[in-house]
Amino acid sequence: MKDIVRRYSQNPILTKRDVPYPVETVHNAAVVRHGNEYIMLFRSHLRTGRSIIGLARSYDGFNFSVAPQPFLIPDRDGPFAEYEEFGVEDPRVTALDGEYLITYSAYSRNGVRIALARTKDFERVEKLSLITEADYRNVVIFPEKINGLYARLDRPHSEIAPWSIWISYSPDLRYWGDSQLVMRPQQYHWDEMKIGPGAPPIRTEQGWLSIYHGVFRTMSGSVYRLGIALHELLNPAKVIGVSDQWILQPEAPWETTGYVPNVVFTCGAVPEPDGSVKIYWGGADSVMCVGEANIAELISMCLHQSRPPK
Ligand code: BMA
Repeated sequence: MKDIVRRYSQNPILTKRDVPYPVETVHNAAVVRHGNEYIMLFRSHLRTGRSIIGLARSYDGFNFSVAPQPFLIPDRDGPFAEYEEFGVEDPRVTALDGEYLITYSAYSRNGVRIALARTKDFERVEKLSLITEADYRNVVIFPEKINGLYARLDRPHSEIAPWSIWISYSPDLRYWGDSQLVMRPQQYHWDEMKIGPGAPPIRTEQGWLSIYHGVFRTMSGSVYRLGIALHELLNPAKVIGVSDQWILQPEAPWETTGYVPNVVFTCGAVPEPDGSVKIYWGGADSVMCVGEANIAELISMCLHQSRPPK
């Protein structure tokens, strides 16, 4: 069968050997267009096991060079310090109203929360607010306000229900509410254990295209794959269709083997004017990879090969 996501022939595109400061991994990166560049914000483990976020730049979306210093590290004092003590992870970036909104996981002895930062130029970055309590991960902000409100997909943890994708809205990016569950894992399916938002949603004429991750538990650990869903433009709480099939699973050696084996995990995708989309993913929590897909084909999978979202 033909691949839905065509892997770049020179994957992995970024590894720890490309980073000029000491790190053990390069993975789970956000990527966004900024002027004529692609900016990548990537997560790296330090030897402590805690993570920081670095920055890399590219003119073609494939060849990246890493900035000499990390971009975002845990604060040592101020309101964020108490919640970032164990590291900052898995950034997502959304361009909105002339600035870039960055969400990331803030780990501490209090659990995992999501923090929001912003930048205009990827030179200076301002941490704005912690926008969830514990325990949440995978918050992606839509690139437009919807009915006058900011909107996000997120993934709370639960001991009662399988970990699912929710939506929340905000008038000011600080206070979030009107939360609803939009999609849950499907039993005896490739994403049956848990799902979470991956890349920030992409606007298409047919709806918001969301690339998410789904996890399947096996006798030798969990397998992380990528799937797709299409949400209504004016009411993204409504899922028009979820593809019954995944679009990417761990197959390359650096996806099946590494720090955490059998993981492809996305935090960013860049739609291109020719109708393609570059999807970026961390391989085995160790390296960064990229591949290309056709947006119309992804939408068609959501519409014509769908399973119920809940
Ligand atoms: C998830 C997150 C991701 C990671 C994945 C696989 O729960 O921690 O950052 O890539 O597990 O280890």
